Amino acid sequence: MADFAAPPLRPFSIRLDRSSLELLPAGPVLTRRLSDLEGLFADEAAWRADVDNGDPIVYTVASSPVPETATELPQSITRIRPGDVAGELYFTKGHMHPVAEGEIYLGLEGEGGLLLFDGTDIEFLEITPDRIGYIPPGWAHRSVNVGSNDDYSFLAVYPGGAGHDYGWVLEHGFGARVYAGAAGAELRSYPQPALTLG
Ligand code: PAN
Ligand code: ZN
Repeated sequence: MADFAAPPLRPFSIRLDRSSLELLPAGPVLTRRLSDLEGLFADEAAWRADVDNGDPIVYTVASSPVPETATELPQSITRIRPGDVAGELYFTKGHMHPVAEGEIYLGLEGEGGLLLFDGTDIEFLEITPDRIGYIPPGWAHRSVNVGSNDDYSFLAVYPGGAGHDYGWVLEHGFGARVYAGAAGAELRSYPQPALTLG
């Protein structure tokens, strides 16, 4: 498998292949199956049943060779499959950057949602192709595939020294969950009732 390059890096260009949605040259690819998302879906029994019934891939993260080290600016493409666990739409684990720094996401294909939580306030941004979502420092972020049939893919660009804290999400949650509803995706903030999106 391709690996990250070792600093110091020389200037180089990276091609975004529009048909395969790959970054070339490629770096490492991370695959997250449903079993990797333990403790994150609301319906734990339904999550367990789906894990036992094939443990599907939920998303992949394909990086360029730019490494996650301080002062570098890595990029990756996340591709989330369509699907749900008892109506709760497939999502990424979500994390907080322990070194409070910003990040941008650029929508590439499909329909996505960017759920943001700073421990008090919740924001939900719709991310479609060519739309950039800005994640300010101090906001935990999780991506959701809100399309019913297609993959949702986006490019992320983030400071290499920011780190990824997944424990923060296990401790604080996201303040809301995203479900497939009759009229599209529904954001259900807990403990308040549902809000219909779009
Ligand atoms: C993204 C995420 C990617 C996968 O590149 O890391 O979408 O999500 P999780 O890391 O939450 O599993 C990013 O926000 N990087 O900082
Ligand atoms: Zn991030």
